[in-house]
Amino acid sequence: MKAGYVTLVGRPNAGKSTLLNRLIGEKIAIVSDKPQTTRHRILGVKPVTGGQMVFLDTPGIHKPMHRMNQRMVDAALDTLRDADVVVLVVDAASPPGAGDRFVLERLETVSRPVILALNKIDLVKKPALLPLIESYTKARPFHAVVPISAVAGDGVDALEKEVLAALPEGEPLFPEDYLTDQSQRALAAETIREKVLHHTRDELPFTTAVVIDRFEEPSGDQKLFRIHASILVETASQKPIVVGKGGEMVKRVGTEARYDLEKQLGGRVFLDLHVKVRGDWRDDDRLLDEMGMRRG
Ligand SMILES: Nc1nc2c(ncn2[C@@H]2O[C@H](COP(=O)(O)OP(=O)(O)OP(=O)(O)O)[C@@H](O)[C@H]2O)c(=O)[nH]1
Ligand SMILES: [Mg+2]
Repeated sequence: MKAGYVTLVGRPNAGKSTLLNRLIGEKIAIVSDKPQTTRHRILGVKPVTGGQMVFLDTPGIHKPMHRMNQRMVDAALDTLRDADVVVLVVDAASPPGAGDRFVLERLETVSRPVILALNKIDLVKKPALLPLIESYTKARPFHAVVPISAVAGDGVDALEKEVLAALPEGEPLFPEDYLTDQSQRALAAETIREKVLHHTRDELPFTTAVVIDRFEEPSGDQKLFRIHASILVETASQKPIVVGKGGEMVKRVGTEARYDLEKQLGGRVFLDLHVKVRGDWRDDDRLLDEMGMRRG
C-alpha cells in the first residue's frame, strides 16, 4: 500500500483548486478567474487501488501586502513542509515570470519529490510546450513533468500515476469514506465568497470576506439548514456595489450560493446575507483568527 500527503502549490490562479476538484471528483474548493481565491489549506482524500492519496490545496504563493496575505502564504509554506510529494502547478498559457521564480525559490529547500504539472494546455499550442518545460527544468530538477488540463481532465490520470509512484509505502491515513476536513460552515462561507468573486472585479475580490454568524443544522424531520452570514467589505463605497441596485447583487449571490449549498449539504437551505463594512479587516488579527485563518 502507498499513502501520503500531496501538496499542490503554485502562484495564484495557476489552477490548483480546479485540479484538486478534478482529482477528488467532487467540488470541495472554490474556483475563480481572480487571483488569490483560496485562502486556506483544503484537504481532499482520494482512495485508489493500491493506496490513498491525501491532496492538500494551498493558497497561491505571492508577495504578501496584508496580514491576511501573510497568513495565506504561511499556510501554503507550512503545507509544503507536510508534503510527501509536491505538485508544482504552473499556468502553461502565461509566460514564466517573477511570480513563478518567487515560487521556485520557495521550493529550493524541499527535499521530497517535486512533480511539475504544466496546466491549461488546452490554451497552448503543442510546440510551445517544449521550450516551457526546458525553462522550468533548467531552474530545478523535477521528479516528473506532466502536461495537464485541469478543466478538461487531459493528463490528470498520468499525473495521478506519477504521484502514486512517488508516494511512500504506508497504510491509509484516513478512513475509507473520508472526503475532506472542511466543515459545512466553512463550505458555506466559501460558496458564498465564490459567488461574490464571480460578480465583482477590481479590488473587490481582494477586499471581501464572508463570516458565518449562525449555522443551524436541520432538526427533526425538517431537512432545512438555516445560515446567517455577513459579507465583509473594507470601505463604505464598496458596500453599495456588493448590495447592488435595490439589493439585486446580494440577492443574486444568495440565490446562486443557496443552489450550490442545497446540493452539497443535501437539504434545503435558508440563507440570510448582510453586507457589512469592516475597515482594514485584512490586517485585523482578531477577525482573521475568527475566520480560522492560521497564524504562521
Ligand atoms: N483553460 C483552462 N483554464 C483553467 C484550467 N485550470 C484552471 N483554469 C482556470 O483558471 C482560473 C483559476 O483557477 P483556480 O483553480 O481557482 O486557480 P488556483 O491556482 O486555485 O488559484 P488561487 O486559489 O487564487 O491560488 C479559473 O478561471 C479556472 O477555470 C485549465 O486547465 N484550462
Ligand atoms: Mg485556489
